[in-house]
Amino acid sequence: MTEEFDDEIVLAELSDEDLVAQMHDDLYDGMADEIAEGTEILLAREWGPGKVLNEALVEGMRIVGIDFRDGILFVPEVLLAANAMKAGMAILRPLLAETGAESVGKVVIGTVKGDIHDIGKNLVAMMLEGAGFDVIDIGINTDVDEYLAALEEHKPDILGMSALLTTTMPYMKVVIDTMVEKGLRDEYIILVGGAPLNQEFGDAVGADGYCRDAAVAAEMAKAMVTERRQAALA
Ligand code: B1M
Repeated sequence: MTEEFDDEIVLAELSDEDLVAQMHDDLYDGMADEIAEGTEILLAREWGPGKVLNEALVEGMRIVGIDFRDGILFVPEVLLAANAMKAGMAILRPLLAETGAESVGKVVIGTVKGDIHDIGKNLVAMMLEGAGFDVIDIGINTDVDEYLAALEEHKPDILGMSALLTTTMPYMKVVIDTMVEKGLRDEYIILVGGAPLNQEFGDAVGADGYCRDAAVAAEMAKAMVTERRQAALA
């Protein structure tokens, strides 16, 4: 994907369309500085942070994912791409979280044991913050004891779990079953998400909701917390 004359490209001189296409290439090539610069340029051109996120960054990562799947890209390259994506996300984060609203609830979120993918989880955390939630991100490779300790410590309204591997997604059931055994299940709203999941899986593991993407996660979190609070008042 690297262009022969890459170093002659001045991002600020590109049209929106060409800049976004260039950012997809830069993400693919793991060029964090260029991704940060492109993100700033689009924001300066009055693009909303959500549009920059989806059209420039998430779409770029989707392309990386296809070539990773097809054996064209390998782990080191994908790590660089992830790093570049994070450089853009770091700029967007405060903008997406800029609501000034009172906290609508608390969420503990983590990627399950055996799984180190965190971009999607981080995005969900950003969108939840943007929707007015306090988010406690307990990171990656989270085992059941760590989830339970975080629930005990933070007493959130919602537990969010992320998994990107078909081999790690069953661990969500381990966490939920343990919560059931300990009589804790009904104290929390449990939301799950990650590329290999679907509604059927969410239902099968006993989650309250499956979230296709970060925007759905934020909407569902708000609706479920409101519903639960209204039910408690009734
Ligand atoms: Co990984 N990887 N990876 N990887 N990686 C996938 C997931 C894979 C689909 C690639 C492929 O083959 N096409 C494949 C899984 C196949 C499978 O399980 N069937 C795969 C594999 C195989 C692996 C390794 C095993 C590779 C190896 O070592 N041979 C290895 C496993 C490591 C481990 O975890 N133990 C591995 C490693 C890596 C990297 C470290 C190189 C890197 C991760 C870097 C990082 O995250 N810091 C990486 C990446 C980047 C990917 C792809 C390319 C991109 C994932 C991503 O960030 N997507 C991915 C391919 C793909 O998914 N297309 C792939 C962008 C992100 C915005 O989307 O994460 O889906 P996503 O999140 C969305 C929704 O799913 C949802 O909202 C998010 C935002 O809209 N969501 C939630 C996610 N979590 C949620 C939680 C919620 C709610 C919604 O809670 C309420």
